[in-house]
Amino acid sequence: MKSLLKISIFFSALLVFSSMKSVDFQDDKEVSMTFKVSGVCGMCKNRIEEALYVTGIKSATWTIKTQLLTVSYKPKKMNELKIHELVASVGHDTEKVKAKDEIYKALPDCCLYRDGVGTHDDK
Ligand SMILES: [Cu+2]
Repeated sequence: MKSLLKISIFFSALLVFSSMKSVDFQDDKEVSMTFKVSGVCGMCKNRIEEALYVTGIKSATWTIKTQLLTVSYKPKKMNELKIHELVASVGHDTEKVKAKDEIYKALPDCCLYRDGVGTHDDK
């Protein structure tokens, strides 16, 4: 019985140690995620990507056709909700955070995605 206890303590210690190690590892690692962001044109693309030019974000690419934004970031310095908030703060709705009306209304006419202008590539 005693040896069984010793073995189980050994294994639980091992488990704790290995999970701690993997958390450290994940913290340093960059993660990537993709989510939908509303927008219309190349100006929107620049606006969205520039909003994410901050510490903790390695890269951000938004595609007009798919409306998808792919972001690589360091979880130690950045988190998912913050990224959604940054995008919304320049006037673009995301899956999780809606842009404030006054910010949306200040966008150039060609970028007013809520009014059914549809997407267009202005290149
Ligand atoms: Cu636009």
